[in-house]
Amino acid sequence: MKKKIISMLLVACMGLSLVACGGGNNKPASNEGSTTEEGSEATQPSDEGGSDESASNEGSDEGGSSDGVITVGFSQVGAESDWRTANSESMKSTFSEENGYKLIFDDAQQKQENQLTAIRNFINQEVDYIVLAPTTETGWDTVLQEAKDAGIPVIIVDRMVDVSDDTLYNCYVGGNFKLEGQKACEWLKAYADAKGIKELNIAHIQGNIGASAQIGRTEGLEEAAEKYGWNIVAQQSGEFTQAKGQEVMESMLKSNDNINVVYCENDNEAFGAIDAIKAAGKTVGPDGDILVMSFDTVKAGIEMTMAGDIICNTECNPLHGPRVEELIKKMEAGEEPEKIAYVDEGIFTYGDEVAKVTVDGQDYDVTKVTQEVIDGRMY
Ligand code: GYE
Repeated sequence: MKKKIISMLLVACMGLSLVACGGGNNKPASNEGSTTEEGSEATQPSDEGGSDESASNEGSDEGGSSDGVITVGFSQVGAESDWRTANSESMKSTFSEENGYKLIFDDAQQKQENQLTAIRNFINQEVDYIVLAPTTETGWDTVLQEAKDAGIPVIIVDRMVDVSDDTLYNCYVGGNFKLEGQKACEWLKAYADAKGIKELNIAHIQGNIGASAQIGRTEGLEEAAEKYGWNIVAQQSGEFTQAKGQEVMESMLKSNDNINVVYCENDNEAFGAIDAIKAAGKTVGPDGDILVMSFDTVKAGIEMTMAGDIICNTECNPLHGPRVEELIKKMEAGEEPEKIAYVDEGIFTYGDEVAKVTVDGQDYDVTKVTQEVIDGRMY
């Protein structure tokens, strides 16, 4: 609420060239450290909600930020994977009433149109910040322009948006998906060389088409396949879910009998693919018929990596709540956060044949999964 007024004032000031008005859309620093203040009623986060859910969550937001409570509207992709569950949990526990926030959580059930409705609801509710984890990269220009016109800062989290004007969002924090794909493929190249595997026939189970996590991981594989002469024998979306991963793997196995690698774009797809491989009477693992690769390293995923069912698992860290909070705190203090911040992520493997990989001249350590690694995993 306050932000809107301030940014409207700012626009007016800029128009009149009033020098005295410099300083950006600062809010009073007194909002900082408001974590113990009592806020307006916390919204009960709801997982069921379509976009209408957030409308019914509309609070009075009495006094806006002056009561120390920061209202955050978070448009979440859905609940398709373990990664997503951990991500939602991180956001909810960070933007809690005790921490001085009112969170309006909207689960878009994997539909961009639900996200567009949610964002418009957030604008109507005059939230202090809009946080968006976008289903797909494109299609955001209009709604983000509406948010900008309303003077509400927008933080993009997890996946990226592809917009014509990058002032339509304030900042982004999330994974570098192309780099994840490149790291995974450099590992595969080194592992295949170390093991003397001459021919790679890869089944490629993609994420939701058009999501940054799919685009980057797919680019990483396609470029490596081209460079190293690998065969991608089948390619289809598993929609980041276990059920679809299983279904897609089943059909890929029926039409290809030479698959020796499966490149799954997340852990849940890998869980489904492994079930399908075993049901087809084939084996996974270092000495099996098929090597399963994955991304995310959620707890169950990393456990399967220690067992060798997943041979290489490239990390994608979902604990974005505190990262988004840091960005909000910066903006609250009148600072401009870094436009794009990528999270550092590791590579976790069954064995220790490959100690490090190099991408664009940069070395990345590879970690062999041990019980200690599993015990330290927070998601
Ligand atoms: O890898 C997958 C989830 O966008 C990074 O989305 C995220 C991806 C993650 O469904 O498990």
